[in-house]
Amino acid sequence: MKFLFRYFFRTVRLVLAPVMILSEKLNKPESIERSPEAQAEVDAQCRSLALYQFKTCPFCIKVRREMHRLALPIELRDTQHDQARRTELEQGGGRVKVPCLQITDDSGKVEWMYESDAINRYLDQRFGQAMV
Ligand SMILES: N[C@@H](CCC(=O)N[C@@H](CS)C(=O)NCC(=O)O)C(=O)O
Repeated sequence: MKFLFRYFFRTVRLVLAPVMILSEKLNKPESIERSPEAQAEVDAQCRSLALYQFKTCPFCIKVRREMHRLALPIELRDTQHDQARRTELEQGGGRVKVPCLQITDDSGKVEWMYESDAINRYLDQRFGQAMV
């Protein structure tokens, strides 16, 4: 029975994956525009962030949309196809759950932020209006 469920959900995911990827491409929100100086500052700050995620996870799509809206070039790390990234997430954050935002502060201290709503709130507070 467990075996059947696993294959059922795997098939559903395979069928839905292209639809989700296409829908993400077609429904991208407009990106905010900043002055070149402000964007350069944002780009620099984004170098200390990384998003652990995978392509067809709906919660990851939600965060990637927000990143696009806020014009944030945050590195994406694929936990579905890259075993090293998956292990990093498990050992660093404590769970293999995505999306997870890795935040490294100036002293090198690393924070692992789970939950798409919390990540979007954090990105919006840090890079929203104040940094336009
Ligand atoms: N409430 C979470 C849900 C995230 C979630 O369920 N992610 C799935 C992939 S789509 C996952 O990583 N599941 C593995 C797990 O929960 O251990 C959010 O909004 O980020």
